[in-house]
Amino acid sequence: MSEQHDPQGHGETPAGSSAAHGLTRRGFLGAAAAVGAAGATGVAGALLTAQSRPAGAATAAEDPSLKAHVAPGELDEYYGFWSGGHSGEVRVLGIPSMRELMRIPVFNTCSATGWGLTNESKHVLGDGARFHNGDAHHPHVSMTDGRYDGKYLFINDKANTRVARIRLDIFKCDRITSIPNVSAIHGLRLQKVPHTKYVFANAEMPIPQPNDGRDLDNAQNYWTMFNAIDAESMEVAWQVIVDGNLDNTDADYTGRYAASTCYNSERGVHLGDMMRNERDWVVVYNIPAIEAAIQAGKATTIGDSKVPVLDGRKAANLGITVYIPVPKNPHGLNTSPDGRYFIANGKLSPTVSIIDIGKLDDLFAGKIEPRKAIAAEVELGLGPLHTTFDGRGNAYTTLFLDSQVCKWNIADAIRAYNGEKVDYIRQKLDVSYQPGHNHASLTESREADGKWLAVLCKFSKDRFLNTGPLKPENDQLIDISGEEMKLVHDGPTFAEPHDCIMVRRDQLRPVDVWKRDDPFFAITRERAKKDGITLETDNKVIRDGRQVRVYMTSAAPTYGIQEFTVKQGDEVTVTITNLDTVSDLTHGFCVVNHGVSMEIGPQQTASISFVADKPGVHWYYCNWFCHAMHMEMVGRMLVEKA
Ligand code: CUK
Ligand code: CUA
Ligand code: CA
Repeated sequence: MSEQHDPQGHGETPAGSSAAHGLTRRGFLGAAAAVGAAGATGVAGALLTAQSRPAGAATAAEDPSLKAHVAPGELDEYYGFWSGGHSGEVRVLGIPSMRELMRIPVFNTCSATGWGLTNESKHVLGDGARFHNGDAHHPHVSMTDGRYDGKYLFINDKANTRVARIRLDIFKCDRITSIPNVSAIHGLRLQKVPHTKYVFANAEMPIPQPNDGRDLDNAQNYWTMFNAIDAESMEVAWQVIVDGNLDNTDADYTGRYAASTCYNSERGVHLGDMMRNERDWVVVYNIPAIEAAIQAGKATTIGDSKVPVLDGRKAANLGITVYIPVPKNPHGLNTSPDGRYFIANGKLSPTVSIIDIGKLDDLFAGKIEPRKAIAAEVELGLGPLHTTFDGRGNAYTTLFLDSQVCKWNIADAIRAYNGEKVDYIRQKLDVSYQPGHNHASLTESREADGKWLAVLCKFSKDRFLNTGPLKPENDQLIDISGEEMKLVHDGPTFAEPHDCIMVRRDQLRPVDVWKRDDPFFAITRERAKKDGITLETDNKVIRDGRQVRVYMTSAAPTYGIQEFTVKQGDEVTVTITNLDTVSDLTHGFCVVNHGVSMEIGPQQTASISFVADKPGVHWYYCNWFCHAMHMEMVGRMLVEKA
């Protein structure tokens, strides 16, 4: 019944250009099965899987969802990092259980951990601390030689044009960089080889440069840029101005190329303008050529920014970019784990374009025309958005409009494109509903292992209990270890994981307890040093004019200071060092009626500043359950009338 109400493309499809126009999802499925394009057996099997559950006891063969069962006390095989979309955070899931293990606040404010409230997190947020929102799309784990090295996770903020880094030893965001000269960082991927030196980030929205009030309504003077951020220093290393706009991106396995999709080659400002061209393009960047051009002094700077900017527009002819025409408003861009292909997903075209990375040298040398780098361009279904891989030569592409995942074979697709009579489509599986990203285990690395596929569906509609007008999204887990894709789990999620990444649990080495010299609270250690404080032992109140700095320890179930007195209007900074060394023994600090809350993990130092603007007695308490006497872990701030 809900299919009748399926929006036809949610504003992404030009009226009348889609073959599915006016067809319901099931109507299209029927048509596809009739012409044999989808492999009728696969579709029928998929429908059965999705619609019927054997009653009573079942074996894994009968009920594939049992394969995803992780018994109480057992550990998952993979960490999954889910972007949190416009909630601004990152979520950590166990795979295959899909149990949510943790949330990592990044661009948002967190009431529990104090992210956005504590001095340490405000230091990380920097200029961006004035924003209380973010739009996190693309989480990616750093790599060495094309394998996840477990050091960092990077994520973009489309809303406020930032790139953040999360340290995977402590699962905390430790750096956020605002990207100058551009608007709305969207696509983000990492250099894979020889290691993640650069974080590549697409800026999506073209703007005047500098964006200082000039050319407000002259869209032909709007431009955007491809950005490289140094993964260690988190400084912007360089920017490349491009034609059109930029959507998604990925890098190759030689370390020499990265590529981005562009859906707005028209540089239109309205929907209709952006769909005028039958083909937009994939921009390919030659990283060594970019570095050489900067060395050769060909870069400029814009406005106050010191970042070297190169002109990668076609007309500039610097030899640092090439533009490969592909149909039409392409979206996802994915590198196959064998390193051979960039795959651009057609979105408004039912095709994917397979770009032969082996031809890029010739392309940059001017020996071949751009379209000659296309190894194949094959039809999969309606609204292809993102592709992922199993490491066995198969690709899995989400079909947004068809609400399906299409499994297809890359080698067979190329043979079919070259005229052989082969069916490259292996299976189409119904998903519920309208999938955006999908992501197979280890797929962005050389070690793609073809076990699990997460499909991030934008709509759940009737799959869960009704939660009113705002429904959860639906992240579906699919077993891809066999010939046939099998749906094993439906996972409701809150707004809006765009993308996820799965890494083997042995690829991460998180610590259990903070190290006392952790750089995460270095600024606080520095301040304590200036105040002559030894954080691990001292419980002292330092007065410095209107500033009062309270240093205390915590050990379950007491604070080192159980009362302190300040004057109304004092700026108070409370710094707490948690002396507990036991794993999982986190304390909190919350001052009632002051908007003050933070986490202090075992062996962590955390601090928070606020104005004591109300005379009277104000209790503070521990808000992370730590001990049988947790309720009694309290103290008083006595505020004298000014
Ligand atoms: S984008 Cu959201 S479905 Cu931001 Cu990766 Cu394609
Ligand atoms: Cu300390 Cu609860
Ligand atoms: Ca377009």
